[in-house]
Amino acid sequence: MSKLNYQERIPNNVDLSNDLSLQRALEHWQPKFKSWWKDMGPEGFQSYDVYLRTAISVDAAGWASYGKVKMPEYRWGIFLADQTNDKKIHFGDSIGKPVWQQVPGDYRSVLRRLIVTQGDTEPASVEQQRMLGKTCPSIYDLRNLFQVNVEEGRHLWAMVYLLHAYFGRDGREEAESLLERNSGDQDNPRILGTFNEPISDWVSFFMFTYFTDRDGKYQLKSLAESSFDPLARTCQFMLTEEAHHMQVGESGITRMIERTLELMRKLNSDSTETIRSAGAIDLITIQKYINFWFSSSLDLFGSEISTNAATAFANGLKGRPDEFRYDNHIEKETFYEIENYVDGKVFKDKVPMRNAMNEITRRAYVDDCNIGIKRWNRLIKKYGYEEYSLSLPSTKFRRNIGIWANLPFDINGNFLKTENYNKLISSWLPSDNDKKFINSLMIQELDPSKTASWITKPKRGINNQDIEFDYVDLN
Ligand code: BYC
Repeated sequence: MSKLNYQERIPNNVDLSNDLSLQRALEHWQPKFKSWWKDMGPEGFQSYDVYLRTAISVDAAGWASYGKVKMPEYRWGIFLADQTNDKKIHFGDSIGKPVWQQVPGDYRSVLRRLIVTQGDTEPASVEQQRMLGKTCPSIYDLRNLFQVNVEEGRHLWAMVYLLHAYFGRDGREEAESLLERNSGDQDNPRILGTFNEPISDWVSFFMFTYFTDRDGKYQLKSLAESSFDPLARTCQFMLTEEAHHMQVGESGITRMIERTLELMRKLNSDSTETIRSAGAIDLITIQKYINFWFSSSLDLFGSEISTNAATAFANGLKGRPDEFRYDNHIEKETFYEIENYVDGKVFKDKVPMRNAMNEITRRAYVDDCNIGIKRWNRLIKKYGYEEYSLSLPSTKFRRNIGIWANLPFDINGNFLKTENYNKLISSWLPSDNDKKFINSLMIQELDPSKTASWITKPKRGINNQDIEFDYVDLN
C-alpha cells in the first residue's frame, strides 16, 4: 500500500515530489485555498485547537489518526486509493479495454465538466455552513461540523489535483474558479441549486448531511466506477470520508427526534405549542425540513431522461453506483420503466436504459434515504406514538430539474390545481414562522457538560473519548 507522505508542503501519495511542475502549480494554488478558507471557512474558531481526524493511510481499516489541530493548519492533501494492475474498463462500449491513466482527447471536456461540478459542491458546502459555529448545540457537535468542513476542503483538493494534473491550462483556470464562485452569490453562484441554499440553522445542517451528502455518496460511487482511473481512485478514497458526514446527519436527526419524543412522553402531549414551549421541535416541523432537503437533493441527480447520462455511460466515464451488482454492463438494447409526463398526463414509459442512468441512481438513493426514515419511525413507535410517522415526500414534489420540474405535485404525488398547490405549499415546507422558531432555539452551547434543549446528548464520544471531552479547546 502506498504511504501518505506528510513531510512535504502538500501531503500526498501521488509522488508529487517527482513532478516538479505539478508540485509548483499546486503550491501556487495552496495559498489561494488558505485565503479562501480564512475568508469563507468556519467563522470564529480558526485559532482554536479542534480534535480532528486526519488520513494516515488509504486502507479502509485504520486510515485515520486523531489529534488537536487548528483548522488553518489542517494537513489537506492528495490521497488516491491504490492503483491495481491490469484494471479494465468494466461498463459501456469499451468494456474489456485497459482503463485510462490519461484523459482521452474525445472525453476531455465532459470529464472536466464532471470533475468541476463535483469539485464545486465541496467548497460550496463549507460556505453554506460557515456561521453554524455561532449556534452549536454542544462542543461535540461543533467538532463534528469542523470535521465535515475540513474534509469537504480536502475533497476540493482531490478535484483540484485532477484538474491540475490532467487538464493543463484549462484545468488550472477551473481550479481558480472553484474558489471564485460562492454559495448564494447573485452574480457568481455555485453550479448546482442545493448548494446555493442557505444553511443557517442546525436542523438544516443535519438534514443537509443526511440528504445532500448522501447524493454525494451516490455521485462519488458512480464516478468511482469511471474508466479514467485517477478519478475512480480519488472518489474511492473520498467515499471513506463521506460516510462520517452522513453519520453526523443521521445521528443528529435521531437525537432531535428522541428529544421531542422524551418531551411528548413527559408532558403527555403532542401539541406543537407544548413541545415548542418546552424548547424542542415538534415532529410536524421536522417533517417539513425533510420535505425541503429531500426534494432539493433529488434535483442533484439531473433529468430522468438524459442524453448526457447515456453518453457518459456509453463512453465509460460515469457508471451506476456499485456497477458490479448489475448483470448487464453494456445496456445497449435494454429499456427501463419510468413514469413520464406529457401533455398533462402521467403515464408509464419505457426509455433506453442508458438514458435512464440518472433515474436509476436516484432510485438507489431514495431507497437509501428510506433506511433512516424507517429507523426514526421505529423510534417513534418505541415511545408509543403509533399514530405518528415520518416519510419522504413524493419524488415529483417541488422539483426544479427533469420531468416533474415546476409542476404542482403535492407531497403524495397528486397533481393539484396551481392555486391549490400555492395555498398548500407552506403547510409542507418550513414557513417563516417555523424558521423563526427554529432560529430562536439556535443558542450556542460551549460548556462541554451541556447540550441544547432541542437535542439529546450523543450516545458515545468520538474515537472512544468521553461525550464531555473538550473536543474544541476554548482556552
Ligand atoms: N442544478 O441531462 P441533465 C456532493 C444541468 S454532491 C443545476 O439533466 P446530467 C456533496 C446539467 O449540468 C454530488 N443544473 O443532467 C454533498 C446540464 O447542464 P449543461 C456532486 C443542473 O448532465 C454535500 C443540464 O442541466 N457531484 O458531492 O446527466 C456536501 C442537463 O443535464 C442540475 C456531482 O454532481 C441541478 N440540480 O447530470 C459536499 C457529480 N441538474 O451541461 C459535497 C458530477 C442538471 O446542459 N455531476 N443540471 O449546461 C454530474 O454527474 C452531472 O453533472 C449531474 C447532472 C448529475 C449534476
